[in-house]
Amino acid sequence: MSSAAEKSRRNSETAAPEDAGDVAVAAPKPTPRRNDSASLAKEIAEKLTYAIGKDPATARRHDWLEAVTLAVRDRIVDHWLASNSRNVQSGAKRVCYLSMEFLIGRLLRDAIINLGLSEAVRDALSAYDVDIDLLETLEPDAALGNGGLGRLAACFAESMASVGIQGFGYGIRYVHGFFRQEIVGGEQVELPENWLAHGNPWEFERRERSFEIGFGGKVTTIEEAGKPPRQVWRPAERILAVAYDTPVVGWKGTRVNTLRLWSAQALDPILLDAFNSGDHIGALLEANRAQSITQVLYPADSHLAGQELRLRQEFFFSSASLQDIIRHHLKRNGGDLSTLPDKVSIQLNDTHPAVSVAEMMRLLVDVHGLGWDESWDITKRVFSYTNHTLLPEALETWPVNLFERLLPRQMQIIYAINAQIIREATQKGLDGAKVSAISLIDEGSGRRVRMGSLAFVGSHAINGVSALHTELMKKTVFNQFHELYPERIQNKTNGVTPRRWLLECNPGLTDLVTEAIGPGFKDDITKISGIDKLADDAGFREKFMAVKLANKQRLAKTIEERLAITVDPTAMFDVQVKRIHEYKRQFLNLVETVALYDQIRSHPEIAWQPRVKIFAGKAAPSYANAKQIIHLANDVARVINADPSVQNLLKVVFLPNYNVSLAELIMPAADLSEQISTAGLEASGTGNMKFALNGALTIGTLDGANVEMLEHIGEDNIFIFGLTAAEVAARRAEGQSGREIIDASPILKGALDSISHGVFGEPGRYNNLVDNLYGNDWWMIAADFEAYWQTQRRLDALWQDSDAWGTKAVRNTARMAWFSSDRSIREYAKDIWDAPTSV
Ligand code: 26W
Repeated sequence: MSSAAEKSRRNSETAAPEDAGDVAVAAPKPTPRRNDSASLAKEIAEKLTYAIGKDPATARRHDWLEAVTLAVRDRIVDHWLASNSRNVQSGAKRVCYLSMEFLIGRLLRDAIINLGLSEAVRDALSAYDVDIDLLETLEPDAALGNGGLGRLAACFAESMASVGIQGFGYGIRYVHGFFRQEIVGGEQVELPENWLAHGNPWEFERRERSFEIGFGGKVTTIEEAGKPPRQVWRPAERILAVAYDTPVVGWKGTRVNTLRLWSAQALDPILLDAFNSGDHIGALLEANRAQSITQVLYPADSHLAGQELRLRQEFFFSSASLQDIIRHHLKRNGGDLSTLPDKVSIQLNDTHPAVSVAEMMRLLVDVHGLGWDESWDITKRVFSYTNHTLLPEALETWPVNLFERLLPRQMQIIYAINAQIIREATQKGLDGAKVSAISLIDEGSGRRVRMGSLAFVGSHAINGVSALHTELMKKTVFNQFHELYPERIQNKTNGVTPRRWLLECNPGLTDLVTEAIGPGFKDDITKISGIDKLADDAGFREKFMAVKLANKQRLAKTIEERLAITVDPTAMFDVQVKRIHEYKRQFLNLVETVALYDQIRSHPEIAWQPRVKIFAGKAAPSYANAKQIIHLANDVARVINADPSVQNLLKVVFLPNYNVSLAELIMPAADLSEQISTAGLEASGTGNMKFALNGALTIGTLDGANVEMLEHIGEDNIFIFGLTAAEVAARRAEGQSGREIIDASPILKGALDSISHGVFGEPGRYNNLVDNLYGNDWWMIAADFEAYWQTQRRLDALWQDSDAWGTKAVRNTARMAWFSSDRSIREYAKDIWDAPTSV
């Protein structure tokens, strides 16, 4: 064919093949990318040249990172498109995970490992003398979450892709994720985080996937002859939600799912009338106001601040996601919404997307014209809700008047649902006090909408995240609802993805386990139990502890570089890393540290074991006591690290800016994992699982998933202490103070005295923290101190026997497979979503 004819065919979409000339030319198709190192090397250079416009000779490290990312991304796209067309063909149920947070961290290493490209990429880059390990550390962390709940969403997204579920993550594309923490003069300083500053190669903007989101305005009733009256919401303000898609690569790339994050845009980027009449700033105001919705992540995970902007965020991403889900369903299912529950499950990650229940009803009834009863049935069958906290101050409630002003139609719907629920309850014989307990409106402290109750009544399944937490949910927050609907609450114990939290973060251990039992555990983590019998094998144990030592050396190097503190990698690394909160009791750990410091100095005859106490974590900017705890940790570290009398026995480190990447460095390097929350308050914990999987022993309370870890790991291999949840509740009810306990314990009293008398900073600086112990000891720090202290001393004794320690460490890794998020996700799929795996 002549090149002119070819050109004409390419340019003419409608031309029939015979018009193009005598030979038909098939439309060119891209060739799927190859995974050998030579192909990769060539493509990386091509990306560098043609996508980035750089010469390999002059390219900077960031350019190489981008080139590698783009080359790897091409391979992901191949799998992604294949997964998407399989989705269309199979028509299998889609699971939509609505979460205000996805704490995904870096993606390059995750993609490379899951696609099995580690060797090929390393070899490809060696041709250019570029080190992939170094490049990977240049990628910014996507910190679109606060802590446990956000990281769980990220682990679940990866597991859904790995076990073969058609999963969709829906969330918010925050321009500024979780703040960057610096420590200045021992105190936390929050700095803005700017992860998108250099662009984001992982995301694909989908301008065509955009939906209008309304706020405010009025609801009008439309009456038409012969038809029931209809409600129409006319919002005063309308903005656009634009989709940004990020591929989620499952193990071996067999399935690539989508994480769809919404960004807020103005319908009109600039008001030209205002601009032309000279109001240049006013012309942009609307755009700024719209965009502000997705500017920042709220940095609090324990107190509801209750700002209007947060409610706007919640509604914005809920409504956009539901509109997208409905659009897709109508397109693929012949316009029939009655089959929605057969084709879609929507999981609400805590109450943050709970307004979805009301918005779904609005869309079904007002927009798509379904009847109320049918809509309510569809809604309940589609939704399910996970609760992640019982802390009363963290439970979301919104003032009725704010709700009404911002979302007038949704408020009407909530009233209607409430009336229906209360009717049902009274029919079942519930009386006054019990009825007000299940009301969606809290009449107590100003009228407020209870989002947990809304999520509960709009869902067919409600789950807690550990066995203990689920039982407490039934007894406390949802007690009345549980009586009314006894089959709705179930447990789904959390898990963590073994890809990121073992294969990626701990290559040394991964290689050792592969050498010992073969690579099968990578496909099926339960096979890691194969190393259990090797716990008694001295040769294996030695190798296991050598891997641990290497990981500790790596962390020691980071500590030296970032803080100029020298730590001995052969000392016990005793680690507590997580959000800073009073209930997590970093303060208990610090009091023990100070007590230990005193005891080491006054009892040189005792065989103290060298320890490095490592802390990291962020405090909510408005949480004064949590910030005090950070200050104290840094004060204690400064004093102890400068004291020559304890140099070889005790060091204290506070690593700033804890995030997913730092966790990946810390988890494999820990000997001891601190999971010491006041019993009954930690819903599950997931850091506890990451540590144990990497061979750390746990010192912990009978709280959250620790209880189940004890069952799986065995009581000889975990160190449990302290009051139980029931004992905590009883002590709190009695209102006992800590004074008597403190007065009876010279070790505890001595430590508290040094803290309040100014050994670690100005006298009085920590009065607030210390006084609480003498008062009602709300967090049971005085009450649990003695048991904690004694358990730590048992650990000192064990540390001296390195064989015994090593045996327990191996058993921890061998017995943690059940805590894989693959197991959690399979349970959700079977018991809640009724969704097939392996599609
Ligand atoms: C309204 C402010 C706010 C924001 C976030 C309140 C509460 C939250 C989250 C529910 C807090 C959170 O991350 N909870 C943690 O969830 C993890 C995953 O289930 C659990 O492992 C942790 O125990 C729980 O604290």
